[in-house]
Amino acid sequence: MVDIHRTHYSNQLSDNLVGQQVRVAGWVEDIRDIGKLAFVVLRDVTGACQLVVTGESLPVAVQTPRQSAVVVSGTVQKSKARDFPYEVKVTEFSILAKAANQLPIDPTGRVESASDKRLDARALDLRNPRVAAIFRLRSAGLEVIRDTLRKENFSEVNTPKIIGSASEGGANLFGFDYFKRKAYLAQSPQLYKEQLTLGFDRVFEIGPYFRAENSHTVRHLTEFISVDVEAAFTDYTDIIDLVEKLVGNVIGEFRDKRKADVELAGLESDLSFTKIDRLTYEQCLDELSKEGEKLEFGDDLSDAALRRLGEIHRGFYFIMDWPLKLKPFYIHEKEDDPRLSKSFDLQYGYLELVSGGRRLHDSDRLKSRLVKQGLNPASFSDHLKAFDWGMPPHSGMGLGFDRLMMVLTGAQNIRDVVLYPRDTERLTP
Ligand code: AMO
Repeated sequence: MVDIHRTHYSNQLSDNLVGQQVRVAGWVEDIRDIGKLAFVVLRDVTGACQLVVTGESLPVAVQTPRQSAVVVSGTVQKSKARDFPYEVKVTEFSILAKAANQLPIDPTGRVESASDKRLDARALDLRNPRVAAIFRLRSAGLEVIRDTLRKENFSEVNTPKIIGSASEGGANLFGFDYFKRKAYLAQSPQLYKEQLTLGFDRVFEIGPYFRAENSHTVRHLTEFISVDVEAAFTDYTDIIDLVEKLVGNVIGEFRDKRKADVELAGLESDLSFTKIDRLTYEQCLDELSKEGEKLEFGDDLSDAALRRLGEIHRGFYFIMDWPLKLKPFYIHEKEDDPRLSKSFDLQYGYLELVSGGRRLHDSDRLKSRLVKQGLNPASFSDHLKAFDWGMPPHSGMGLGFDRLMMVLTGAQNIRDVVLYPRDTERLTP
């Protein structure tokens, strides 16, 4: 029986191992058959190494379809090859799983494949080192966010994704039959995370949310990952500080500790980080007006307006103090100017990455806002009752993690940083 365990990954071959037996495992990327011997490039998750195959193993090795899974024993020696400092002189070559001769894409990336074809074969696409680097960065980004929030005394929670009524209001809910009733997929954990500040003070959730948006853009998916945060006894500026810290820490990690993956990803990402500008909505109107883009107080900032602002403010910037009427029912007004709200968005150029704010914590005011926004307080009764249990003043935010990854890897399309994207057309794989 073949031993399927490796002793070393390809990036662990070193001077110390020269002359020693090792077992390496991975996928055959390339075979160069030069008669009495063959050079095989074996790729594993850490990189690639060269195998030198002669003798009994030679006929098996040269017949192996590329991308087959193999495990190989042999002796480590120094290599004269340009790309490999060491190689393994093979004594035993075992094919564990043969790949098909015709693969849907070339995972080495030498032959470019169309984006749709790559998404159709995503698991195979991940053998492309450039693609793997993007998803390793994604995993590292999540780790940094979790670490940062834990250090700030946030507890990670999980709230339901199957819900009985809309959490945010609005029409972009996916509904489905649920044992003779109607249920919906959660658009956001908004109401749950607010309620949880009652007992847990500071909570965060990283999870998938669903929006039935018929958008065909490079920044919208129907299922996306959000980092949601909610904290008792905080105001919205505390959350703005927290967002700045989260983004700064992820950038710091990428720049200082993940350089190899950033370079491998080969994308033009912006990892320069300074303090993030904090503009108000009204300042934005002034700036836009100087650029000839006339907007009235209360107008939403259109895509075109945001693109214009993005040209003035390259990189990250906050837009604070939006008109109250543009924000959801749970957002608190500014005490000194009730036309305005204690709200903010984090932008990167035209792209909105985060929105958040201070919430109403008084049940009567919340009910009257629901009515003002055309929503029925009775459909929020389960939520509203928690406001009679000593609801603390609280603030929070939702960060579109896929969009943050787009910015930090320099990807032009959200689908490049999501393993199995879901949009209006794509439901598989
Ligand atoms: P909002 O609806 O602005 O706020 O969503 C928060 C962030 O989630 C990201 N996002 C999306 N990403 C990809 N595809 C989509 N279709 C999509 N929709 C949203 C964006 C956005 O900034 N409850 C509030 C947050 C809060 O106040 O705590 C909310 O859901 O980056």
